[in-house]
Amino acid sequence: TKTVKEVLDEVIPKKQLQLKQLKTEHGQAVLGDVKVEHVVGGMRGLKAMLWEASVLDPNEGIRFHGLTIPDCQNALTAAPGGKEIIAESMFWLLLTGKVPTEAETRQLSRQLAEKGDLPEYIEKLIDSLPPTLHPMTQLGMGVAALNHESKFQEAYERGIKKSEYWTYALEDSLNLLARLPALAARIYRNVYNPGKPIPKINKDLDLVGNYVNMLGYGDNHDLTEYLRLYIAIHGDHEGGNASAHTSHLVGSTLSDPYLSYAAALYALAGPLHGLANQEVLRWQMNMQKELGDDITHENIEDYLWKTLKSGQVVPGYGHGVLRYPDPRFMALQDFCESRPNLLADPIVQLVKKTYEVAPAVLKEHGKTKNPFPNVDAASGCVLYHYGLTEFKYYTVIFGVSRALGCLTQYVWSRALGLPIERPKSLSMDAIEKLIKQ
Ligand code: NMX
Ligand code: MLT
Repeated sequence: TKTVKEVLDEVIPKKQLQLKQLKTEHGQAVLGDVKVEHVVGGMRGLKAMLWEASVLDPNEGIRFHGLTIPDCQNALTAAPGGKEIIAESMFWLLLTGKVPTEAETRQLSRQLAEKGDLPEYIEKLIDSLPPTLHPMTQLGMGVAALNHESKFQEAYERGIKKSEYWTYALEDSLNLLARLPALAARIYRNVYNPGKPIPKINKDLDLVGNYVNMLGYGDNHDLTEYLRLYIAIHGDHEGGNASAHTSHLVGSTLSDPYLSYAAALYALAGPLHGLANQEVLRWQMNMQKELGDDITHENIEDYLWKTLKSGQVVPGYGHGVLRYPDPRFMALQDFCESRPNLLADPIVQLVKKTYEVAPAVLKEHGKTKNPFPNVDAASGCVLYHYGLTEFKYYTVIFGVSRALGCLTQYVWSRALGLPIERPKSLSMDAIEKLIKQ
């Protein structure tokens, strides 16, 4: 059984060669035009970043190294006694481009579990924060402060060769990934269950199994399975999304993996990005309160129009790239479809019924380029059903997950020797001058 580092030792030289050939043989090839609409429109659709682990197709959604979510559900190892993809097998796939064997997956689980305890200074830092501080702010602070342990930063200061960067980046990435569950669980405990003891990490359990245990829901097999799936499929969504792009930019300055991921978390904490999962539940609960037992398609339609006419976005709908229902939304809906107790839950029903109405309303409204649900439309209601009702915490779970993709690219960016990101900006006057030329 190989370690993830040994597999990377084999695949990195091939990718380095591929990049060299792209640069030397195709450096001047054109991938698209840069239009004024790109510069003033959030660079939507502009092909301007290298990102290895996944590519997003507007219609079929995400593929991780070519594999769709159902492909991953078939190919990747589940936890003993479970069926869903686990974070370790997804991380291995993202990082190496290869489907890990069961033995490789289990070995990575153990490696992470052994590194999972928080240093005491981090516990003290998190315990000192006011419980009213948003859990995402706390998570970013904890991740940034973990850079006290950064092997990458230590090695850089010592003076290492560029070709060695990736090995330290990998070490930091594994350490950070291992510690995220304990950090995220401590925040949950402090904010919602002060004083409650947190179970110790079980070395025989997978990363998410331990996370759910530390959150206090370890005896709930269905919730554990749901979170395994959730964390695996939120892991990466190509490079241009705001959190991945942020970590890529910050990492390109050779800021260490901890700081670059902390930056990503603060992009994830915006309501147009990861915080939408908190907003969806708030919005759906308000809808439920207002409609009471009278939940019909017509009433939902009226509620949607009320939201739109008040100038707000419908959270969980629309997307910067996708133009069809998000396959991650579909995978989470499928999880519910196979469980009658979940399907019977009023909030799960409300999310389902909203999906039956919202696309037509958003089409008629005529603004969004994508009237379909994104992953956030579905992710919170299942957590709510299982008793994880504190929706201000939901984006933290996304934050545990997105590390899989961001840290993968961090390692690859260093292995490929990618340069600092520094696009050219223009003022409006400068744009006009260029147009006239
Ligand atoms: N409800 C109402 N209006 C919308 C929605 C929506 N769900 N989505 C887009 N629009 C509007 C958008 O605000 C813009 O209006 P204006 O011209 O007045 O600025 C117009 O439609 C065109 O926007 P698009 O080009 O379709 O979308 P864009 O790529 O700019 O933004 C999102 C993508 C995801 C930010 C946007 O669809 C949105 O705000 N959705 C709701 C929030 C959400 O669910 N975010 C989660 C994304 C997934 N994630 O996990 O990160
Ligand atoms: C994501 O998972 O990052 C979101 O769907 C947003 C995006 O891809 O732009």
